[in-house]
Amino acid sequence: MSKNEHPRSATIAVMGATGSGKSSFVNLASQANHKVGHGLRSCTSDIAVAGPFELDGSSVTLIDTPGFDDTTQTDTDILNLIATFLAEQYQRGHILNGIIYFHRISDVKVGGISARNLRMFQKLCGEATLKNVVIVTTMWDRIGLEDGELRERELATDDAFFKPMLDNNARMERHHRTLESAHGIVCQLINNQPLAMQIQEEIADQKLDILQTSAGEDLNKEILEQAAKHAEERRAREAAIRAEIAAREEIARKAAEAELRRIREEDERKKREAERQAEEARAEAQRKEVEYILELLRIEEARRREEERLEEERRLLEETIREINREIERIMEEETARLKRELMSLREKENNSPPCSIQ
Ligand SMILES: Nc1nc2c(ncn2[C@@H]2O[C@H](COP(=O)(O)OP(=O)(O)OP(=O)(O)O)[C@@H](O)[C@H]2O)c(=O)[nH]1
Ligand SMILES: [Mg+2]
Repeated sequence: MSKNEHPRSATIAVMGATGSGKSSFVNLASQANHKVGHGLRSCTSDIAVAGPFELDGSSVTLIDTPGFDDTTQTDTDILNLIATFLAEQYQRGHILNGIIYFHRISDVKVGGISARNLRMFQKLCGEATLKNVVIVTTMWDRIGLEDGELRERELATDDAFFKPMLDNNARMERHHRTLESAHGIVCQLINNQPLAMQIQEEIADQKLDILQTSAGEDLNKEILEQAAKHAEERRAREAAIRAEIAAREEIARKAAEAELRRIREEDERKKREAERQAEEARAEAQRKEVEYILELLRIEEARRREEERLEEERRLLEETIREINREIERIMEEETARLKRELMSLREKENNSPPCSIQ
C-alpha cells in the first residue's frame, strides 16, 4: 500500500496494554487466509505483521505491537521500536488507515499501567489521527454485562480516559472474540482516509529525535519523574541505612565501652590482687627476717653463755691448778722442812756419833 496506489489496501496498527487481547484479535481477524508473521526486521521482532488478508474488498494488513508495560523491555525500548517502525513505514509512503486501541473492560481499576499506555498512545497518534482510531474493549465474557456497560460509560465519559479521544472523533467498540466481531471492527477502518500519526510526522518531517517527540518527551518526563522518585526513595533508604548504621555503631560503641570498662576493672582487680600478694610476700619476708634475727640473737646468747661457762671452767681450773700448786709448794715446803729436819737430825746424830768422813 502507498499513498497513491491501490486504494483497496488497508494497514491497521493494533496497540494497547499487554494482555489486552491484541495478538488474539490479529490472529482471529487474519486467520482465514493468513498467519501472523513475526518481525519485519530482525531487530524489531516484537512488532509482528499479519496479512494481508481479504476483507470487504480490501487487502488488509494488521500490525501487532507490544504494550508499553512489556515485562521484558523498557518503555524507552518499546517507544524506539514502534516509533522507528512507524517512521520507516511513513518514509516508504505507507500510511495507516486506522489504529485499534485495545482495553480490557474486565479491569476493575484503570490505574497506572493502563493510563500510561493510553497517554503514550495519544502522544503517538496526535489529535488529528484520532478520527481513524477505534478503541476496542475486550474480555466481555469475564464480566457481567451490566458491570461492563457501567465501566464502558465511565471510561467514555472520564477526561482521564477515553472522553478526550472520543471528543476528537475516535470510536469505541466491543470485541466479542468472534470472527464477525473482529471483522466488523476492521471494516470500520479499512475505508478511512490514511492519516500520518503525529510520531511519524515528528520523526520523518520535523526530523526530531525520538526523545524530542511528544511521546518521547512524555516518556522522558516520566522517566525523569521516576528517576527523581527513585532518587528520593534511594535517599530515604540511604538515610534509613545510615540511621541503622549509626544505631548499630552506637550499640557497638556502648558494647565496646562496656568491654573496655570490664577489662579495666579486671586489670584493676588483678593489680590489687598482685599488690595484696606482694604485700603478703613483703610481710612474710619481714616476718622471716625478724625470725632470722631472733635466731641469730638466740645463737649469740647461747654462744656468749657458753663462753662464760668456759671462762668459769677455765677460771675454776686455774684456781684448782693454783691450789694444787700451792698444795705442791706446801707439801714441798713441808717435805723440805721435814728433809731439813731429818738432815739436821742426821747431822746431829753424826755429830753425836764417832766421826766418819761424809762426802
Ligand atoms: N476471556 C478472554 N480472554 C481473552 C480475550 N482476548 C484475549 N484473551 C486472552 O488473554 C490473553 C492475552 O491475550 P493476547 O492476545 O496475547 O494479548 P496481547 O495484548 O497480545 O498481549 P501482549 O502480546 O503481551 O501485549 C490470552 O491468554 C488470550 O487467550 C477475551 O476476549 N476474553
Ligand atoms: Mg501480543
